[in-house]
Order: sequence, then C-alpha cells, then structure tokens
Amino acid sequence: MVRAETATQNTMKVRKMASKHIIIIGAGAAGIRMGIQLREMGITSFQIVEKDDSVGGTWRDNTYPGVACDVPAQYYCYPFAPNTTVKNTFATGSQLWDYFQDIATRFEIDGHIRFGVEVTDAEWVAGRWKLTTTDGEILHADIVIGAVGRLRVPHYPVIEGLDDFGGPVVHSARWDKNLSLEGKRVGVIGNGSSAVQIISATVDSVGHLDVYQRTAQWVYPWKNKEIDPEELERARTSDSEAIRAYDRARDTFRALFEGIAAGADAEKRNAACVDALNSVKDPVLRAKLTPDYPVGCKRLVVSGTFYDAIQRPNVSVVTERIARVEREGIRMADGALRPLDIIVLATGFHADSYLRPMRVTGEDGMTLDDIWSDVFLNYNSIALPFMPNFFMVNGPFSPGGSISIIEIIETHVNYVARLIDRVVRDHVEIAPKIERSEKFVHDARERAKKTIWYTGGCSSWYLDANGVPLVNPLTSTQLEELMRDVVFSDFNVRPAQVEVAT
Ligand code: NA7
Repeated sequence: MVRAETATQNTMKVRKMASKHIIIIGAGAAGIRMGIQLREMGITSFQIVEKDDSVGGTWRDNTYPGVACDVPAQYYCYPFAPNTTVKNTFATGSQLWDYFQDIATRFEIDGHIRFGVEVTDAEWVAGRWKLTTTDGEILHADIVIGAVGRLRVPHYPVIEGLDDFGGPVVHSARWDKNLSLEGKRVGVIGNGSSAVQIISATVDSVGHLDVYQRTAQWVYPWKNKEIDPEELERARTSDSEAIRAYDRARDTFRALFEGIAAGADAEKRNAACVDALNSVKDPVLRAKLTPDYPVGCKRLVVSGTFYDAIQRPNVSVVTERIARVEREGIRMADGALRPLDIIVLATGFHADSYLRPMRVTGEDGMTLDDIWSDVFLNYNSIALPFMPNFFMVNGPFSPGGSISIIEIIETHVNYVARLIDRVVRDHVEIAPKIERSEKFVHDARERAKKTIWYTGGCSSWYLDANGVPLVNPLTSTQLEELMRDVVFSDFNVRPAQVEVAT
C-alpha cells in the first residue's frame, strides 16, 4: 500500500490534538479521505457522522442500471490507494462503492463512523460548534468539516400531473432496486450523463424506450475497454507500477478534457464528438441529436455506446415539449399521448445545494443563507467567513467538469489539514476574512466568465441563478498552485475561547 502524503508529518507539532474534538459530516469519498488525513496527523478524536447506513456517498446513492463513473477507474481513486481491481477503463457504480467501503476498512475509518446521524443545524456557541441531528441529539465539536458531496440533492422536475401517473416514477439517483424495466414502455426524461448510461444499459431489455430530450447533448465516444490483464497484474503486485498506471490514466484524462473550459486543445475533442454524432444514420434523428452550442458548454457526456443504443428500433427520441403527465403516460404539447408503464427522471441534481439543507449559524448570528444570499461567499471553496473552525471539502467554486473530483478532494483535504493543524497547535479559532473571501469569489467568477461554460450560450448545472458558473475553471495544476501555501494573513486568527482540556 502506498503511504498517504500529508501536510503534517510531525506528530510532535500536534500534541494537543487529542484535546480537540472534530466532526466530519458525510462518509463519502471526501469524508473518508478527511478521516484518513486526520489519522495520519495522529488525530483520533474525530467522528464521522453519516446520514445513511453505509459509506460511499454518490456510489451508494446512485444504483440505476448502467451507473458508472466516466473518469477512468485507474485515475478515479486516491493516489495513495490505487484501484487495481477494476478490469475495464471505467468502473461501475457498485465497484466504486466496494472501493470506498474497502478503503474505510483498510485505513481504519470504519470505527470513527456513526451511521444514521443526519445533522440539520450547526451553531457556533461560545467557541464551539453545537450540532443538532434529525433525532434531536446534540453533538459538540471544536472543528467541523462539511464533506457532504456536490451532486447530492436530486432535482425533481415540476411537471403537471406527475403525481397522477399510473405507474412507478423513479429518479435516477433514488433508484428502486426492485423495479424491473423488462419488456416495459419506459420514458426517460433527460439526456445527460445519467440518462445516457440508463439508455445504453436498458435498451436491450425494455419493450420501448422514449427519451424525452429538452436539449441535445454532445457525447464524447470513449469506449469502455478491458485493461490489459498483464498490466493490471503488474499494478496489483507492484506499488510503483500501480502509481504508473494512475499517472498514465490521469495524463490521458487531462489531455482529453482539461482544456475544455478554456476551449483549449479543442480540435481533436470536437472532431471525436462530431464523428460520433455522424454515426447516426437517420438524418432526422441526427438532426434531433445535434446540439446548437459548442462541445464542452455543458458537462460533456462520455459514452462509447449511446449512439448505438439510441438508433435501436425500440427507441424514440421525443423533442416535443412535455405538456403534462397523465395516468396513462405523457401528454405532449402537440396533444399526442405517449403511453408509458414507467417514468425515469434522469433530471440531475441541485448542484447549488452544497451544505444545505443543513442550517449553519456562525458568529454574530450570521447564517449560511445570509452569506450566500447574493453570491456563494467563501474562501478557496473550503472555508466560510463568520464560521470559525468550520471547513468544507468541495464547496462553491470548486473546479469540476474536467478534473477528477478525487483529485480536488485530495487538494482540499491537504489544505484543510493545515488549517486544522494551526487550530490545534496554536489553540486558535480561524475563519477567512470577508474581503479575501470576496476576492476569491470575484476572481473565480471573472475567470469563469471567460469560459465556454459561460460564453457557449447553453444552460447547465455549472451555472448559478444569474447564469454565471459556480464551477471554477481551474486545471488541476492551477488548483494545486492556488492551494499550495496557506496564506494565514487571509484569515482572522484569534485565541480559542474554550480552554484546552488536558
Ligand atoms: P444533468 O447532466 O444535469 O442532466 C439532466 C438532464 O435532465 C438534462 O438533459 C436536462 O435537460 C434534463 N431535464 C432537467 N429538468 C428537466 C425538465 N423539467 N424537463 C425535461 N428535461 C429536464 O444530470 P445527470 O444526472 O445526467 O448528470 C449529472 C452529472 O453527474 C454529470 O454532469 C456528471 O458530472 C456526473 P436540459 O439539458 O437542462 O435541457
């Protein structure tokens, strides 16, 4: 096993840490990674509270047919714990769920987790955080880390009559494992990454598939190939080979997608998408599937199977506007009724939820809603003004879309670890200065306005209510650069109000 690199190797420096209690909210990829980091720092006085009954976050929640990660498996893993078990380019959702469960056990995180504990409120009271759970339990912590994930809260479309439908209605992120699509007339609303995976995985077994497409999507045709078994074996038996495999997969991914936001290196990427689209033989269908915005404006869908699936005779791409849902099916704006047995809502997530619906109240009674009423004020996506000793992983203006989320988590966790080190070592309270937070947000927004996400003229989950990206168009190298050094002068640092327990 490759050892985790940590920001704080010197355990002498952190001798007071046992006296600080830390609560991490969420046992997904970010929460587990934060726990590993704390243990590496010699901190064991932490607890991870998880609302559900197992670890794994998004890979526990998303169990729809065909669910897979479209970042190569050899790269979508912690760099110190390479995934050497997945045999194909892309891991399935359940393989990733297994991976994170295994990590939690191997790195002795399991014992720190309390399952079935959902935090509704976090309040800063006299120098400590007071957390309230859905059960009314009160928890106290000196430091809190929100590791709640990003695409977490499902977006349910507002469509008249949806509740009146005679059959099952299921959201892609809340799949019913007992639901069989075999031989059924299935309507999939949406055609993003989740829908495309569902369509490819179910086209052979459903009776008929209606794909209700509001906006055509670009699809990058990356085939899910088997990894050379000899290469896999080498990675399994040698740490250095495993790291090499990780590096190769990372470099391939970066070369393909890292330039998307800036519109860089677009020629090959665009040509691959256009070629894939041109594999659609029927000109009418091809026209329906042709986007009217540039490649990369929306999060690029990755699929080596979609165009084959969508051309099957039992699939209809429906572009007419949905008027309402009725007991028998979906009524279109042109008056036609499309009879259905099952409706699948592959309609995405509220990508701007972040910590919410949890309520957070910091100094001077300032709430999360107060500081996020205009823009999502925060510092480096990991800290919030007015919220001392409260940190986030993957907060607003984190990069995304064309970087592996695991790599972002790695960088954020290392940064947060250095703040925690300071809090514990010097027994202080620490929160970012308002003006430095404003500068971070201003810079991120201005940078984002130069990207294809903004200039491309499409709508997507990248954008806030004003149409400005909430996603930071940083490459992984730029993110590392931004977060290499903790600039403590950007923070208000003052002695802790609470005595150090000895
Ligand atoms: P996405 O990418 O947000 O896609 C949601 C899809 O649902 C998209 O095609 C939307 O159309 C469609 N949608 C949403 N609301 C409606 C309504 N009311 N009517 C019709 N169609 C609707 O979510 P995914 O779950 O596929 O993927 C999320 C991310 O997960 C993905 O980007 C990867 O990073 C992994 P629209 O394009 O808005 O017209």
